[in-house]
Amino acid sequence: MKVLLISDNRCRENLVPFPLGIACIAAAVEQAGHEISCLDLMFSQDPAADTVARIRSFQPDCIGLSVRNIDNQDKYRGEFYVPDAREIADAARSETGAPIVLGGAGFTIFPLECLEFMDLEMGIVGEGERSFAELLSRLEAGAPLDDTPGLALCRDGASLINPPGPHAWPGLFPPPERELFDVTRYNWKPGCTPPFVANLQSRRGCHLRCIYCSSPTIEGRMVRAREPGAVAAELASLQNDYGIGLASFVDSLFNYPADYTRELCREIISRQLSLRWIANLNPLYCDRETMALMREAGCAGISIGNESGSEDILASLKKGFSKREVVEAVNASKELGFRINCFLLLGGPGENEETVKESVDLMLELDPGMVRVTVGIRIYPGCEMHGIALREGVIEPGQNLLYPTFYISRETEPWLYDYMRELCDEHEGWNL
Ligand code: B12
Repeated sequence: MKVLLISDNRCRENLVPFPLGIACIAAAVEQAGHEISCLDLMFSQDPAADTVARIRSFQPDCIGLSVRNIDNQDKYRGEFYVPDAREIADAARSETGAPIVLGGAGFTIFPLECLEFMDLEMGIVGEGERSFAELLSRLEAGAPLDDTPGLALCRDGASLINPPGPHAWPGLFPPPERELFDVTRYNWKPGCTPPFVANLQSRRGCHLRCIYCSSPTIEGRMVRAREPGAVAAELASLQNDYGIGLASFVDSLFNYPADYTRELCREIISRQLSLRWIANLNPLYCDRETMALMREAGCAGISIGNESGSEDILASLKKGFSKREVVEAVNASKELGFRINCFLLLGGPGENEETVKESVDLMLELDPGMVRVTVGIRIYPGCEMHGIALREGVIEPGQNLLYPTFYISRETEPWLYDYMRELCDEHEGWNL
């Protein structure tokens, strides 16, 4: 089959990621013997026209459309991206009758809602390498689709979501296919904005139980790691084949399991790369030996997922670590010379004036350099936060959460955003 793969993401917030998800799909679809064409709409001046032009030149039998972001998770400066994706789907179906299959992180959280919003019939939830290849072979053979693993289907008023197939070890998948994308456009140089950043993934899955997070829904709870040599080779290829100077690991937890991370760092060190990289760390697993190896392997910056500085809120968010572990993680990182990003996700269950003060005071005391502040927590279906919001009457049963909906404690809602706005304006490196 001829398969056109489109990355719809045009969000310019935060670090702007290379479309790694669709590049993984491209590699798997190619490996399954299909002919592919890839379209990254990030830099498109006219996405709909570029989509139509590509369909006319490539004549696909099937289109895969990647929906990474639904919204920007911001209660006060909200951006909703699904209409943009629908615009692409509309442009595509105006030009071809080829089936359009959705996929992606954002889609996986809201499959039926996205299909309904975009008036499409099918998509693949979760990791798509195997399930999309399976769907393509069934489409090619004209075989029944309904029990395809990971299939989300909305047809003739009926809908279904099949569980994704059993999570595979990422090492079973081919490395992302980057040749069909312009990776060099994601070669971020400090000071350039917005920062377009190349990326890679060494492991998938998250076993933690943070009450608001959708990562386990998307990647599963079992942490599965790739062969360290393969990951180090991919990092080397970013430097040698694409001239990338800085890359971002997208792993939710780069420092778990620690023995794997150490082995990966030794593999990277053995390649003596000049490329620098950044990663996400969890305070629970910040041991100095691993962090020193990360430094030696070229890690320049880390994001520490602390989210709060209040013992009560760390407990209510079920972060699984204490204030002491946050302090130790930041101090170790400072001593080792990392650029540090900390976070305050404020307004959750139990948040009040005292807990906000505790969080702000801890960040001011630790002075990590950068503090990214979010006021109000995005509610995702299937997360514990969803149940809490229902019980507290923040949302109605059956409410469509595709439309960005947030939880903020009653005690903080009247003042918290303005208070943090002012505080961030007064402190360099604090962003709201
Ligand atoms: C790492 C990450 C970041 C990093 C990115 C760093 C970088 N340079 O890449 C940072 C911190 C910068 C970031 C920023 C943001 N992020 Co983010 N990010 C993630 C995270 C943890 C991993 C994404 C990733 O790269 N995964 C690895 C790739 C390989 O997986 P994948 O993209 O899911 O692709 C697989 C499947 O989805 C599927 N698939 C993908 N496309 C397709 C297409 C088809 C046709 C098929 C069949 C299958 C398929 O197969 C792929 C391979 O298995 C996810 C959460 C998660 N666990 O997924 C959130 C996530 C995607 N981010 C999210 C958001 C909102 C954002 C921000 C808007 C937040 C903000 N306001 O700053 C920004 C936007 C950035 C931008 N400009 O686009 C949300 C999206 C949901 C929503 N509400 O919209 C997520 C889901 C987190 C969440 N809390 O819910 N992010």
